[in-house]
Amino acid sequence: QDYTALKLKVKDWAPDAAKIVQGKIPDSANVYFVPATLRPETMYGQTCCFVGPKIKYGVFKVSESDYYVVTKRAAWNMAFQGTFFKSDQFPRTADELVPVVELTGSSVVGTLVSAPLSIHKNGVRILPMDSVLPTKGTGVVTSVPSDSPDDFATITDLAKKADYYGIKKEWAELEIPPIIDTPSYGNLTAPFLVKKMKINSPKDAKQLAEAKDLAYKEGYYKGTMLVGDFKGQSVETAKPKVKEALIKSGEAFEYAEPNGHVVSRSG
Ligand code: ZZB
Repeated sequence: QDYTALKLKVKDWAPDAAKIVQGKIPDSANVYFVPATLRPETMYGQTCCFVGPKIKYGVFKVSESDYYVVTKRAAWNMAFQGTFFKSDQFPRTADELVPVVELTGSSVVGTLVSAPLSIHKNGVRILPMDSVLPTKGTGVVTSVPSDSPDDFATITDLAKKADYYGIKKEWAELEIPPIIDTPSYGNLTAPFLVKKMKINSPKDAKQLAEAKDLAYKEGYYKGTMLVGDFKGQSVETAKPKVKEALIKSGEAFEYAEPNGHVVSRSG
């Protein structure tokens, strides 16, 4: 799989995470959560970013000033793709790849990050999602509830049970902007499908997989951009252009998943 790895810069750590990283990362450093996405053209609609609450993440130093928060597995893959490390720091074995600090997903929930291209210019929150797979992508997933049924089902649940999840309700209730128009599902594809298919919980895995499939096909082959520099163009045309622009501006890089490690979220 050829992913776009997006750089979401930490603006304000959650209190638990702040204590853990204290003294381990210079105050002047840029720290980024790095979700892997197959839908770079949807980045305008980001409203939060998900981590698995039980997943272990590392903060990896990639240059004098920059650090990435990803799973160790992803960092090891990145080490072979030219996006990581100066040659003198190149790890020869996975054991040599040591994060400056380790963080569990639950400790970073509530962290405020800036999401490139998102309409939410003040930033979005890191929130928990139980279905994030540690074995896929970077273990960090940016959330686009307008076009991803999984994301819409999850934020709906997070807002409903904010206390249970230990989050502020408003973190899960950021405005969901229409970003892609489709002939069959309108301009909010994921909410439309989730309602139509009566999906009530992020645990309805089978139905969500079906909804994801429909959303992908309709969005990719029939979608038209409603926002951004490529407004009015088809998704098929806009996708590579948005990706290229993000890479050019230094806000993203390419990340390939080696064959054999790809685990579909739908099982
Ligand atoms: C933003 C986005 C916007 C995504 C959208 C999808 C959609 P696939 O096809 O199964 O490979 N993802 C990435 N890593 C993980 C992970 N570790 N665990 C769970 N989910 C993960 O799915 C690729 C998509 O799965 C990625 O693209 C990411 O969510 C998520 F509007 O990024 B996507 C209809 C889907 N729409």
